[in-house]
Amino acid sequence: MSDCLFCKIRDGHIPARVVYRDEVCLAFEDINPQAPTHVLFIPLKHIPTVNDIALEDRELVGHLYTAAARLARERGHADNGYRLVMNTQRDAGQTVFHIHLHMLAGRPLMWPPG
Ligand code: DGP
Repeated sequence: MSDCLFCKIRDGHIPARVVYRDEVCLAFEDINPQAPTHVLFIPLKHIPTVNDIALEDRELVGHLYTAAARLARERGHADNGYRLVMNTQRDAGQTVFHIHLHMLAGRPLMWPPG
């Protein structure tokens, strides 16, 4: 079995509150939410970091964004706004090495982040 936490969630070996799934991506609630809405969008394909995104993955990455925008509309965040962020490597605070797009919404978000 893969050692990757998000591959285990993808495969149903670790439970998560899944909010969306299709043939390319999976979205689930973050276990430690930093905003009223904090959802993680992951590709089903295991890609460790943004550094590992290949040209052939361009559509897949765009897919994560369109899925996130749809959920933002469904949850009523489209007008007030939301943040989509993909932390990359240590200095950005990446802790799970399977790329994931954070969607944060439901409160005013500070900029720049810490
Ligand atoms: P990052 O720091 O960008 O690598 O974000 C990893 C996120 O993953 C972090 O916000 C917490 C979340 N997370 C870690 N372990 C689990 C888990 O077992 N389940 C869920 N749902 N989220 C997790």
